[in-house]
Amino acid sequence: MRKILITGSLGQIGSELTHKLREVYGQENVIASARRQPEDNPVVTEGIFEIVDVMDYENFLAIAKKHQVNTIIHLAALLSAKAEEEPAQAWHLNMQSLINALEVAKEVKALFFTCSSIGAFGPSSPKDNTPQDTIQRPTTMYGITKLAGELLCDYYFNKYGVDTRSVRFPGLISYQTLPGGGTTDYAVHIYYDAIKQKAYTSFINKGTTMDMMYMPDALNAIIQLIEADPNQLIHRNAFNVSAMAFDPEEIAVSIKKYIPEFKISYDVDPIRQGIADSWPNAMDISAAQQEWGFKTEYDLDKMTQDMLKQLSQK
Ligand code: AKB
Repeated sequence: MRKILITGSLGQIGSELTHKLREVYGQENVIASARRQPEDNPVVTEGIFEIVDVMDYENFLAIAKKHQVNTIIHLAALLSAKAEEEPAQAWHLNMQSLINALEVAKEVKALFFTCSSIGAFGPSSPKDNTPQDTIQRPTTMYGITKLAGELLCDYYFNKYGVDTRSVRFPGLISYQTLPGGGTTDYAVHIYYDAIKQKAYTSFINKGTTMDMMYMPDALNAIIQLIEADPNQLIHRNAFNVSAMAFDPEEIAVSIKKYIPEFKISYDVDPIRQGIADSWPNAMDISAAQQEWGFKTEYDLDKMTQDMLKQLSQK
């Protein structure tokens, strides 16, 4: 049976993944962790929770040993826009926490999963149908940490036999916990503003197409990959995954099907626009499909319908 330690469990992915893993593997087998312990958060109240400082290797290792974990899901990281504001801090946090997590996985012999991103590609990567294996010269600090992270995970697999696995997530859309400091965050905010004021001002310009995915599909992908037969994996760090690719106009059209008066306008943020322009339009996901059966359920309209329903209830 898996015994899973999750870092960054209060974040956008972590808060929903913790819930899902507790359902799948049982409450007693999932140890959620973060740097702080908010008393009213279901991640803390509905199962095992530990304060873990991912920058402190000894503390991290002690918690992994205490619970005898055999799987580590490392999510703690600064996202792209925030990383551009504080590049040195982003390098420090993203890389030091990752190497600590890999060292802990090596020590306790755990399977290891972490997230890479579409940000690991750069302006010289092919923009359309971006291959699994291609030029990767990211020009953002976030992308540099993600690419270095992919290489580091491969290194721990090849040198120490740590069973490292990872995906290049696109923008993730969800209604439970807001993302913070990302470039694709507009595709979450747009739904909140559609419900609240039937209008949204986008910081990403029309015509900027990026890969996206709805959170339930992202959670399933993580579980599918950690359960995949290692003998089937030709790649490991990290698989291209995506469910759809759209620009702000296309998501607005989808919202208008359910809220006809919805209006989109633009006030482009040059920093986040520059980041988005350096990323793929749409990735080739065939390696994930072939090697571990990656599949998704939500397209743009199905996601829009669910987001609007869930947010209205909220
Ligand atoms: C971001 O926008 O920084 C993230 C990502 C695509 O990795 N959502």
